[in-house]
Amino acid sequence: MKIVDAKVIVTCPGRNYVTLKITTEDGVTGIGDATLNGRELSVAAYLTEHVCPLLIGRDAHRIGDIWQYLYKGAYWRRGPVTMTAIAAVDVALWDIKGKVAGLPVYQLLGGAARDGVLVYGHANGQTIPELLDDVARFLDRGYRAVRVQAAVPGLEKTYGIGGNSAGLTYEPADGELPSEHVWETGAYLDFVPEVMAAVRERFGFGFHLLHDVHHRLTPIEAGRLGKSLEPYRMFWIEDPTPAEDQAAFRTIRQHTTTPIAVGEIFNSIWDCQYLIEERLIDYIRTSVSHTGGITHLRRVFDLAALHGVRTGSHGAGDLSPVSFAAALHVDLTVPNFGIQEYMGHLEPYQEVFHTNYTFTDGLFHPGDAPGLGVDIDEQAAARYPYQRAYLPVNRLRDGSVHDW
Ligand code: GCO
Ligand code: MG
Repeated sequence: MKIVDAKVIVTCPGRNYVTLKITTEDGVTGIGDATLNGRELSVAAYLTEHVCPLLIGRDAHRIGDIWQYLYKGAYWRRGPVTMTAIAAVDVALWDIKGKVAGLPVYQLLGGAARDGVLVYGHANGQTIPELLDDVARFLDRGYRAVRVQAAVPGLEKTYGIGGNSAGLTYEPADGELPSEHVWETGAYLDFVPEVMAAVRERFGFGFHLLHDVHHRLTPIEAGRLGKSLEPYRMFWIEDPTPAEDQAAFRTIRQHTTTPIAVGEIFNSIWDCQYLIEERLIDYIRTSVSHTGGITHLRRVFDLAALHGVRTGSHGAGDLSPVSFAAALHVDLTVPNFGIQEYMGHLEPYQEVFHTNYTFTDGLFHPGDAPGLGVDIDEQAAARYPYQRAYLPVNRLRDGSVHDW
């Protein structure tokens, strides 16, 4: 089944998304998410200039072979741009295979291993009372797991805080040039236990509580944070330190039983190997769209399963609905599934992406449409042209650039 067309669609319905669309000689189409937040056009160009010409004439059924051809054939391996581009091809080919077979992708991956996919939502607030109201909204909507972030007093801007009461519209990317935030570790470390105490005091322990540190602490500070949060029985703290320094996670482990989740900026199994094999983390958070697609993500998850590490895939709003659907198909099937992030997407995304996934009682299901169950409306996409946007930059009070 020959590939006759491969094209890149860049659109901004609420935020920027890059989508690869592959068409076969029989007219079957498949789509994959190629969005890399703040660096979108690099992946778009990688695909258009270097990958799409290689796809024409290839057999769309040979997913593994095409993966290896793109990975090994480029000579320059790994990296977010390359692995996001390969992921888009891979996911689009799984979509095609599902459509040809008349089966949802999760059936091709072995079928459902659970009834639905546990997700966590994003509650946030400028103040603790505002955060508590947002947590209440998530629990009312049936969420069984909630990530909480509150603005640190004294800091003008804190990661993870949106301007919207629904909690779904937190969007970090800024137009034209990046905004700059100021960060103070001391204020943060003193404040977070107070936040978790307030949440548990008001809502009890009957749901999972998560928090994203977003790479800002040193190992010993992360150990202190984890220890101070132990009474609140966190599901996890995420990205406590910048994960390039992987041996640092040993220090965190020595000081706390709070579970650790890492991986949203990883893009290959090689990035995950040490943390998983040394059992330094509890959840691996790589995403389908930044880690080489369904084919490669399953290898990461199998490696994790061997070492008692569960999955917790990244699912921020800058991963498109195509990516979210692909993640749900994988999540439904893997033995070591842990949880899936669900941040939601900004309107008018539904004009552009038509989805089939459903949410019931805290669990998502990818639906039973053949393939991924997501489609892109190209005419609608064309109404929302790309707008350059950047993630913020963080500085300490003395002006030093810090991890954002
Ligand atoms: C998360 C992430 C995001 C990232 C974003 C960057 O846990 O969802 O940390 O909020 O900041 O995906 O593009
Ligand atoms: Mg995160």
